[in-house]
Amino acid sequence: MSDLIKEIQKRKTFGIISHPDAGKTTLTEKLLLFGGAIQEAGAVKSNKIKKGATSDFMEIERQRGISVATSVLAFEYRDHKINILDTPGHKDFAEDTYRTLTAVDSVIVVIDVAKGVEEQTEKLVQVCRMRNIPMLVFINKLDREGKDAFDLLDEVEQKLGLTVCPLSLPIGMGSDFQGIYNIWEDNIQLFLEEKKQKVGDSIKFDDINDTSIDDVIGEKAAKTLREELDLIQSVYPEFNREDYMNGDLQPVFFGSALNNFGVRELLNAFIDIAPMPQPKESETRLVKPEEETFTGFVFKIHANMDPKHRDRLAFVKIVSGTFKRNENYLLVREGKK
Ligand SMILES: Nc1nc2c(ncn2[C@@H]2O[C@H](COP(=O)(O)OP(=O)(O)OP(=O)(O)O)[C@@H](O)[C@H]2O)c(=O)[nH]1
Ligand SMILES: [Mg+2]
Repeated sequence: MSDLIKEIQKRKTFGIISHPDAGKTTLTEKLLLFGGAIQEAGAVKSNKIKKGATSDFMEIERQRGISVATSVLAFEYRDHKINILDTPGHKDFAEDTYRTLTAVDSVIVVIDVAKGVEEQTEKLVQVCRMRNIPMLVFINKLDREGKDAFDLLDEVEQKLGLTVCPLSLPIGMGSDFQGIYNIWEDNIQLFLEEKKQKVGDSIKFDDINDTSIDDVIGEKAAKTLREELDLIQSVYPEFNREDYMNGDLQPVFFGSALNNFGVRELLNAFIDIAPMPQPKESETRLVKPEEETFTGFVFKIHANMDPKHRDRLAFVKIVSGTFKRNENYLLVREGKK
């Protein structure tokens, strides 16, 4: 295998989309924690780390607590190079988000467990569906009281037009929230509230009828869990990678980004299934990532980050070949290097 193909296979570029406030930036931060890209959760708010290292780095974003522009963040995890594009949810900045969606190979859709499917999420998912972008769904804020998990799965199917396939299941919710049953890896991760920022160990069970589950989460919760897993098996399709890749099936995860709960499960499944860079249609032909010649397109320009300089930063999605620093490349639109 050529080095280029090896490098391509290591890369996964995805966008996080949703209605404002569902928790995209929070989730982005927690994902970066796993890659060791930042040391501390919530570092954005406490301002303890260098500007530019985390997602909401514009002054206005800090002040308003919302994301205004897409941030691109990179980290390494399990020998993969992952690029996250954290998009703004607010409709005033939707243009930015739509352009960002041209640069990603898959997306994670975040849904607030209490609010359910909201307007901007519907619009963004519609765009992803039209383009057959593979999607994972993360239902967030399980530490709060919210809608019933199965009602939410229905809502996601009906309002977003998705075919869901739950790969995790919450055990309780809000004040009764005990943890997550991880269907993808067949284990239970318990929620340790006092250790909010710490990722606890998961407990592995080979058999869902194992009575030690009753000891851990209580008899009643264990009974409910078994019934719900049964229901999932009989009602929802089994996970199938090809359907996911074609945009015909959307795995669903539950968790709490703020508490870094269920995030590792999401990330592990993401690494297992999410697509590497895909061929891209240009105006004239389909361009394959493994082609030797470097090609790419600018999907975003960030200007005036520092008012004292007339700085501009162009974000390029690499479509094929290898990008080399300090080389001249042809800007096709202007015919200039
Ligand atoms: N209780 C709870 N709150 C959360 C959770 N995740 C995020 N939040 C809070 O929800 C609010 C919005 O989070 P953000 O991550 O900024 O949301 P966003 O989706 O990036 O919002 P925009 O960028 O403006 O679209 C913040 O106050 C977070 O602390 C969670 O799991 N539980
Ligand atoms: Mg944000």
